[in-house]
Amino acid sequence: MQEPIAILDSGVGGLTVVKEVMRQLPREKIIYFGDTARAPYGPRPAEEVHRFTSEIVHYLIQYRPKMLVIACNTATAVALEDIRSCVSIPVVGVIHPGARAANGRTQTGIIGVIGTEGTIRSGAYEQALKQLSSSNEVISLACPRFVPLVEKGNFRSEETYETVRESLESLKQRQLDTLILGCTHYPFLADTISEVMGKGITLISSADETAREISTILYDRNRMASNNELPVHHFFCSGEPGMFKSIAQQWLGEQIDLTPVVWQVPNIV
Ligand code: I24
Ligand code: DGL
Repeated sequence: MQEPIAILDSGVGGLTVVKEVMRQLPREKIIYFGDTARAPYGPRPAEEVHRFTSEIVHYLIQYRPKMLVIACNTATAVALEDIRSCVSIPVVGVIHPGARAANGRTQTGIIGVIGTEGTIRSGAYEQALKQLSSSNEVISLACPRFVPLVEKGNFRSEETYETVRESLESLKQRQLDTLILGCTHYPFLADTISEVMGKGITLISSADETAREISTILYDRNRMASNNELPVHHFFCSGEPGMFKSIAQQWLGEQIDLTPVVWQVPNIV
């Protein structure tokens, strides 16, 4: 049996990483956990996001993955280091790959980061970017109205444009040349964000960069899948399975094998 790559997220957002891994590494078997019952993580306290992430890691570890990918920016921001110290396989988050790409692209060293409240409050992007180059200037901004917009499927309406324009107003005054989309959902607003910020601003999306990082680690450790048949992926979600399945199948363009997970058995009176 092939050892899978385990990928987790608060909900469906991490499917952006799944799609990119499927494209770049079609032989790799993926197991994915979306914590849809408790999404969104963005507005939650760090302690709670940390606890939820640990629970999911413990769940996925029983499938003996060769690597763990925290495909949620908010979870990466608060739990990556701790999870790394708890497991013996490589753990990849979505923050460092995005930060590295931004650091490589910026000319001025002034980098903007937008994300959920939890991600921005943690300062994780700022820390990663300063570590890569101490002269980087980082301008961070939480955009709590973006995830609800995307979850409504509202990618390109007038309301979306107005919300993006209002939210990014303070960033527009600054001299940044690179903007990190530090949330799984924001790439869906990339056209609008680009229009509001101006065409000269380079947008960095973490999902693609993370998939490249996964490839590099597997290659360096000589752990790439070598089987000839295509793998069968496995999906788990904690919430109502119908909606998850329909979004995942639409997004990935194939049928998925989905197991609903019940965290706690509710009290039945
Ligand atoms: N897209 C849709 N519906 C959503 C969404 C999305 N959330 C993120 N993205 N949510 O429709 C509906 C409610 N959620 C609540 C939490 O549990 C799951 C259901 C558009 C689907 C088009 C395929 C954007 C999105 C996406 C695909 C992959 C990842 C992702 F469209 F974040
Ligand atoms: N997946 C989350 C992130 O990348 C966004 C959705 C949420 O708030 O749970 O930060």
